[in-house]
Amino acid sequence: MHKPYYTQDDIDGLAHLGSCPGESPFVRGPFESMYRQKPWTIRQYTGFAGADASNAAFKRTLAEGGQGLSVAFDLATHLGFDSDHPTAQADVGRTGVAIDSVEDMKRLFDGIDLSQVSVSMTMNGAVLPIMAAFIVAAEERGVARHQLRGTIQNDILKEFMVRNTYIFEPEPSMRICTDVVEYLSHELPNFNSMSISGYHFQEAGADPALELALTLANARAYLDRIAARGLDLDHFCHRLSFFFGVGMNFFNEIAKLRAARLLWSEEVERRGARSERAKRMKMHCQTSGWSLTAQEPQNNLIRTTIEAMAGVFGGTQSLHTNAYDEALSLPSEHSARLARNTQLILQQETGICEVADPWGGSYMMESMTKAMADRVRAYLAQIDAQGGILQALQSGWVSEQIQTGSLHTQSRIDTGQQAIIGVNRFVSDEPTPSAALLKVEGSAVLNEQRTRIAHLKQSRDGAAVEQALARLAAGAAQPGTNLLALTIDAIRVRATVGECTQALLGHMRRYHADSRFLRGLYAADRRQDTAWRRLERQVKTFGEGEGHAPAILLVKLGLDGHDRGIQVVASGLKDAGFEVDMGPLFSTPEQVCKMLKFRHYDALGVSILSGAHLPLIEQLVGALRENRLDAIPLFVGGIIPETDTAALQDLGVSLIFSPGTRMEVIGESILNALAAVRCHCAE
Ligand code: SCD
Repeated sequence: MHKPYYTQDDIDGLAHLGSCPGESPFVRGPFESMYRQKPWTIRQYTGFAGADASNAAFKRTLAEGGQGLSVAFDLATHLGFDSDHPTAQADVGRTGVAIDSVEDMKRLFDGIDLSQVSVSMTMNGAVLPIMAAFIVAAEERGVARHQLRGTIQNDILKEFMVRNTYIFEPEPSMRICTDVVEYLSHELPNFNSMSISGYHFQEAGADPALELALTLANARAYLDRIAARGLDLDHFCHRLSFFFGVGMNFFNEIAKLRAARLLWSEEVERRGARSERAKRMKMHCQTSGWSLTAQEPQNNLIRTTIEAMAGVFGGTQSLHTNAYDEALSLPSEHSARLARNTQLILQQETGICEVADPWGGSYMMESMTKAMADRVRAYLAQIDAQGGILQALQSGWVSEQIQTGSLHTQSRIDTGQQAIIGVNRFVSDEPTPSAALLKVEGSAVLNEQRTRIAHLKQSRDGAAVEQALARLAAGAAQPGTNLLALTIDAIRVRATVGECTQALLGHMRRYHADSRFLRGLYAADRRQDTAWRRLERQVKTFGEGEGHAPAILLVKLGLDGHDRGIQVVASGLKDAGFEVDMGPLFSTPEQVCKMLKFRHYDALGVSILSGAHLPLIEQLVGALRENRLDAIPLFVGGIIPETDTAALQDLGVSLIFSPGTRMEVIGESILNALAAVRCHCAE
């Protein structure tokens, strides 16, 4: 909550006041000249289908004003599966580019001078083969290692907390992260070896203070591991970069970015860093995906502009602005261009770049920066009291904090306390003009990748690959050996991403997470609400008629680990009186059938946000039919373009819920559909 206005009293005695931009503790920005010398980098997260299509999109980005590249990989690559792996096939090329080998990586950057353009790669689980493929691709193009500039995300802890593209258990995963930092700090001195991320916490439901606290807690855990290797802070710390989300909480977001630099500078100084460079936090920001609405999507352009301004006022070094149609599908060429232009307009038409930290000295902003830092310190103390972030993760504290935030926000939206224009206020009856959405032909990408993998395997030196993979597997069993060095050797002789991952899995166990959702919190927020009470009554009536509460199984199919939506729905339905079970992440159709046979369910709900809904639902329906389970009503939630609705209905899907559907609408629609099935059976 803000005060109605702020005065000198609010900033009297604040310890962080008095520094200039570019001076420790860097509250006012990492550089003295800030955007006057170099505006933030326009770095749009891009990647879909195969390497050639993504390469064309990169070139278009650079030609139209993009200033750096940021690669989005598909889910199969993230999870270390080659495209031809049976579990991966529906997801190939959908939410990012499919990369199976160094040959794909070379095509991805074909005609792009890697000595000139900085490249960010969002990769965590399969960081070893992907970083290795990038290094080898550059090497074979004649680019020296010291010329390579860019960033590898390499932030595995937040994968266990929210993003879910992990492969190995936490301990071996931490070793891999540290191996990457160590190797890059010696071999690629201009490459940022981590992008420690808060963005994904915000997307999962954390408010700005929790987002920053978890990010810094993770950063501390990494610093501990790296320090244990004997690396000098002044040697590697300036290559640890950060990544934050920027939502619609305008003033707070600016305060968060200022507080982030303050706290990081203090942390690194406390650990004994001497150089200013080591203490200076640099960051990338991305506008909020959560704030995008499927209803009246053009409104998202306005939201994104405001969020981008918060990122820039907060002093970010690099920025991604979301495209307005991303709540509907992957960005189209047109929407991607508008998103980029948003940044170009801010950089070149507004004069914003002329002054560093324009909010510096504001009574409100300085006191909010202090308040934000204090809230974050309080969270960090709570984490310390539990023994550190790994303990807080294992105990469930982290997911409880995030899910609590997510449920409160959802209830505020559903009750209209938090305004979203076009969704819960000023809803338009006009049909939304249909946007030209980008559609990935998943099966075509899959076939092409299969052919390429087969060709690679025929043409390489099989014995050399076997030896390199055996050395990698042996290295996994031997702490002290740098796994990135060994993976580079394997990738150079044309081992695939999947083969490298398999070799490591010989000694490093695959991680399986529990699915959890909170009970009681959502209903507590809506106790006074008539729409909610009506749903509770309907559920009760159903239960009285049937002799049991309506029972629903909720599952995530395929490789998509975005589980915020399904957790919110699980909590909401449970609180309304449904019996709810949630299947594990990455369920296969066969596993879903097993769960359905295990106990009675009235309905099955599937959440898919990866764009793979058509092939996955087709596979699921096939399996349900084979197991004589196809009478159970099937609901789908996720990012489903209207053009796919009819195909899903033909497959037998009863109801489709898009993101942002109110909880009572979901609950009542399910009950009505169940009642209709009962009537039909009775006739
Ligand atoms: C810049 N420089 C200056 C300066 N401005 N020097 C003096 N005065 C100034 N005013 C120097 C810098 O020190 C640096 O040199 C060089 O210029 C480049 O500037 P930079 O500030 O480092 O900018 P950039 O190269 O763009 O790097 C920005 C980050 C980097 C440091 C933040 O880590 C980055 O690009 N991160 C992007 C991460 C990303 O794209 N993530 C996408 C995540 P030196 O280097 O010599 O110091 C997407 C994602 O996860 C989506 C969601 C999902 O998939 O789940």
